[in-house]
Amino acid sequence: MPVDRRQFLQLGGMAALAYGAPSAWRAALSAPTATPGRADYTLRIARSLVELSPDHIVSTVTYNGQFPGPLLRFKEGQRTVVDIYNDTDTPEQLHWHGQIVPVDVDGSAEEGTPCIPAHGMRRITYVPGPAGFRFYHTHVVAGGDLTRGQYSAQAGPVYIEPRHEPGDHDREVFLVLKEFDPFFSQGGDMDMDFLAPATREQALQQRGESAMKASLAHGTPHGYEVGYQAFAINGRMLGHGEPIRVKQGERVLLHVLNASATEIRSLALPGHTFTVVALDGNPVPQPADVPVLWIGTAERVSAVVEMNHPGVWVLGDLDDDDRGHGMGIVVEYAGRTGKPQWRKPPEAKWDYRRFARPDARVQTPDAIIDLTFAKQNAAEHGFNRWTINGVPFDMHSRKPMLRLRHGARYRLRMHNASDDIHPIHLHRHSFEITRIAGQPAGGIIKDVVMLGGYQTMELDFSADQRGLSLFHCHSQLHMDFGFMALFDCA
Ligand SMILES: [Cu+2]
Repeated sequence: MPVDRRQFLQLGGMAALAYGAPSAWRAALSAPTATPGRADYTLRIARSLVELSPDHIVSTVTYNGQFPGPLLRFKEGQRTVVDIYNDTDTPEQLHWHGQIVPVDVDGSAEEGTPCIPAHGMRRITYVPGPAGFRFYHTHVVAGGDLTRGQYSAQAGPVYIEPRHEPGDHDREVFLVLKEFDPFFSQGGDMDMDFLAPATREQALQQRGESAMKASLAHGTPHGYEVGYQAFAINGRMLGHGEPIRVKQGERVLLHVLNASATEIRSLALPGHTFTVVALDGNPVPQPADVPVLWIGTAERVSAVVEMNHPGVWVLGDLDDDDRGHGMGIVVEYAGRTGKPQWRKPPEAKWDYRRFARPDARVQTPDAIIDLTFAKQNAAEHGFNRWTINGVPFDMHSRKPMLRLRHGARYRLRMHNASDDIHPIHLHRHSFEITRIAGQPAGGIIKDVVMLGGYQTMELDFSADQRGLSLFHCHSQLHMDFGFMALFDCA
């Protein structure tokens, strides 16, 4: 009789022993996971095939055999039960990115969330929030293994419905951007200069450049970077998925998630502009029109596009090579046919301040904490090692870098002594951007933000969550090699 894994688990420990289950299975079976009642959602982590195009099929680890993982729609404040099964041979973590949840739910081993055992399961019961566009993804260390962590296809969108939906659009479309088939390269990363303000700090630049010069003078090559062979939106390479079908005059709300392990993405739609209404799922104080979206690793942008330029278009990445290898999706107006058209958009910088409160007034924090990020070129078996205030994260000691006072408001003054742009993320909190490269800002609430090369940025947040919270660069390649710290709030 064929028995599926779930039924098999329900047979209980004795039956499993009789079948000669491996020890990992026995551990899972004896764990107290069999809570009665149905889950609202079931997620299953397993290796499966993803068809990016008919002649490009990849084998990777997914949620429920698909990429992206299913869109989970939660209701703000409504208790939710999620069962997570792990059908792989290694323990997993599922992180509820952008939600404010307790440590045992959050999905970070560094904070102390229990893992989802190999061939086992965990039931999570919690109250989702805050409302808005969030996502879920794996949170394990990949190190040099490009099949693990966010190099796999473990990511899916979450939409937490607010009690009152602000609805100035006709419909919404979720887009998940992701690369596949990763490989290592050693050429040094490409310089990206799309951020405004562009001012670099001399002291940071001197420090970063002299460290790199000294390393290269010793004959050390550049540390490893990661490149990709295939690019996709919603798991399909450009031209291979269903187009976004629109009607003239329609207002389409795009919820765009960059689920990349390491990359910053851009998006443009020829002849159209994006009205950015929310960043990381939080409404911005000042919606503004832009011709191009720039989205750091793990960032989300919600933008309304008024469909007023009939045709068949490519909504795609500005990089010709990445778009040519799949990073795009076709937008097709009703009644229009033909080859999808791409046109380079007008030159535009990405400036978070465009969406900020005009007066840039911010609360005075109780304390200011300076954090300096630095790169040690190829210092760890050819990988760059990353430090925060001179210290790489120690997975084993899990010693908090900061002790926070509950209820106090903190300002993180982050100094980037490297030329890389870092998507900085704080778990279990939202923060407010209060200064970018010396310029004041206010009112933008986010959970990931791009910190420019050799720049300083200030983020304010309230320490209102007890326990450990992980602070890290969201690039898998950086976080795995030191770019993490724990904040403890008693
Ligand atoms: Cu980084």
